[in-house]
Amino acid sequence: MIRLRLLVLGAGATLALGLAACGNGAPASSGSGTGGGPCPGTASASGGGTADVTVEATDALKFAPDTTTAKVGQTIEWKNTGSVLHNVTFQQSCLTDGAFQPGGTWSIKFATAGTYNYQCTIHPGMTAKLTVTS
Ligand SMILES: [Cu+2]
Repeated sequence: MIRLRLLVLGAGATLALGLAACGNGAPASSGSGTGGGPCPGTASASGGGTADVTVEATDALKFAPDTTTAKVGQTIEWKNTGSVLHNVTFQQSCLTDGAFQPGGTWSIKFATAGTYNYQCTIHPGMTAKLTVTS
């Protein structure tokens, strides 16, 4: 419960940051395509490797934490720890997991540094930010 309260506080701060960061643009990569990848600047990380960074999607309809930092090449894993369906949809690219069930996970690696805002399109206001550094 203490953790929940902290998350709510964090959400306010992230909202302000998110607005300020809006318009920073999409990943600048183009042409380095590995062909068949889901999006420029990203690579899927299937195969059950160890996650370097984990973000939970919860029944509070929040991503926890809602601000995450990872390095290029690290595996970021989203885990649905609640009992309802969520998805992870990035606003600045074509990247989305579609939907993941309670108990499900979805992982991705980023090849390009940047700030990536994302949301769960099922739950308005369920937004978060991922910062990838080189
Ligand atoms: Cu959701």
